[in-house]
Amino acid sequence: MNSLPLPHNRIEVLLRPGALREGLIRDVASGFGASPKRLPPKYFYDDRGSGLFEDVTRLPEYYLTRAERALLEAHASEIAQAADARVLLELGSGSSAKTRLLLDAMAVDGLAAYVPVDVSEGALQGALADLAADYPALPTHGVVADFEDRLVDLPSPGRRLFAFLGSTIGNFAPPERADFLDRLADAMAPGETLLLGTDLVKDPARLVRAYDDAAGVTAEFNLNVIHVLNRELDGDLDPGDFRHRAVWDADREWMEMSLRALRPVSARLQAIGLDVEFAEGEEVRTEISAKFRKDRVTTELKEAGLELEAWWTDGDFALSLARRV
Ligand code: AVJ
Repeated sequence: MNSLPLPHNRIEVLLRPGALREGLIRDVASGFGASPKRLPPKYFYDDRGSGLFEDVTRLPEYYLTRAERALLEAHASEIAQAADARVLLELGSGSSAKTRLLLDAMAVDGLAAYVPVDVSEGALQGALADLAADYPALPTHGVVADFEDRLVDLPSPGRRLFAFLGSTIGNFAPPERADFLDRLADAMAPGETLLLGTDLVKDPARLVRAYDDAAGVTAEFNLNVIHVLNRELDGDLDPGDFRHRAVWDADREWMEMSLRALRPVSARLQAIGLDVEFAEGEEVRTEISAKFRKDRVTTELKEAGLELEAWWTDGDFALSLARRV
């Protein structure tokens, strides 16, 4: 493997200045122009939204994070052994909360680097500072990037285990998911592996509770996108005009979150000169969260050139390990 001399710890920015804002403007203009209205889920995650998501992961109804953590705890050494990698590259690393389980299991064979990739430089800095305290000898190479578009440019200081956890892949609709997996597989060298976390199809009542919790934290998280739009685009939307909705789509096997207008809404996003109108009862879809079955995961990975080698599940959530062929 061709490895460049890396400074021990660094953060590299692969994000063009202004790219995030341009993307937001494009997504808002096209999403509010569409019928039905829609917004991509990535705009939930400003500092407040990231905090609310952390709160979601601790809710009694939101089993996903605990289930994935338990699977990682139970199987980290098998994963590390099968992956046989010298680099852990984590897509959408956020707070790197589950990373230590994998690092500890991999460290036995000597790790070349931890490469977290996240769109938030603040999150990367925080996560890497925390990690440095516990793993002073571990080289880290943080990458600030939108992993939706810069996969081939990711560093490769040794054979990599790619981790894409949390069922984040569920936010893609099937065509985007296929495109993402194709580009991810293209960025991987033969023999490199992907550890993928996917939430599974289950009793719809449990799914709805997980996305519409009794304490209303998910509702706040969903409504946070209104605050983000107001701040980023100088808007005057009133979060009090909207209600959180979470619905199971049985045909497409995904949870759908939306905001429903409680009354007619007439607002303006001043920064882009966009008038936004909602009829009473009209919704904007803010997220899909696809739920999987083993067959579908196997097939979709295979279509991208990734061979499923292992599947660990508790019945609710699954981790799969697939190798680039
Ligand atoms: C972070 C995308 C995996 O879909 O379950 C949590 C986000 N949305 N509650 C998910 C989320 C509502 C979460 N992901």
